[in-house]
Amino acid sequence: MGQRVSQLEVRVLLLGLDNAGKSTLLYKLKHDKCVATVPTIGFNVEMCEAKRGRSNIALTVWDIGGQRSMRPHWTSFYADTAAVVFVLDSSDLPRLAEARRELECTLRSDLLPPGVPVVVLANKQDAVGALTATELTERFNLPKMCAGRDWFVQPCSAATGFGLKEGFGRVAHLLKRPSDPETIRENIKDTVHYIRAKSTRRR
Ligand code: G3D
Repeated sequence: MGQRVSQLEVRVLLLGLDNAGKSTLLYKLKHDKCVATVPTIGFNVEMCEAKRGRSNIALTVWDIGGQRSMRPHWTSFYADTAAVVFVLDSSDLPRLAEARRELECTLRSDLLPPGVPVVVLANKQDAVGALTATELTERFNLPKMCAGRDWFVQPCSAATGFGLKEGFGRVAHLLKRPSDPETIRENIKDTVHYIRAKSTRRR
């Protein structure tokens, strides 16, 4: 049996409008299969592993339903969230403004821990007329909307699996460093080293 090096567990929220492809991508990522989905009533939770450096990070991904009736409940899941993954149907141009409003509303919420990183998954890149990650970044004015936090836009297709691992790899990469046990251990080592060096100099 393989030995675990270090394991950090964090909660990731998977948000987006209904029909963006959240359930499909979660299932594809986890089981590498496409399944017929039904609208998410309540939420789906899946555990995925991602690597950051030598650490394994266990991402508990909460897929909260995106229907209008479910959106007021998103806030109940904000506390203790380490990252937000916001899924867009890049080919659904008529609903982009609605998606933008919802993302903005989430990022402005006082209930979301400050500085939480965001990965926008520009899903359905295989669909005709899908906007590119660059076009979506401009339309959403993401540099302004995400000011004060780390963010990234990952093109992907839940239908083919393209870009999904990269998207969640990016989530692991953007997680705030101090909560990583390996980083904490390194920081402690540095501090001990610094204190020792100082006390030797004083003698
Ligand atoms: P949701 O969980 O965000 O509400 P779903 O969305 O995962 O239920 O997906 C909604 C529809 O979009 C599904 O089609 C699904 O197959 C499709 N879909 C999801 N991801 C992609 C993708 O990357 N490309 C394409 N072309 N379609 C995708 P149906 O027809 O079952 O409603």
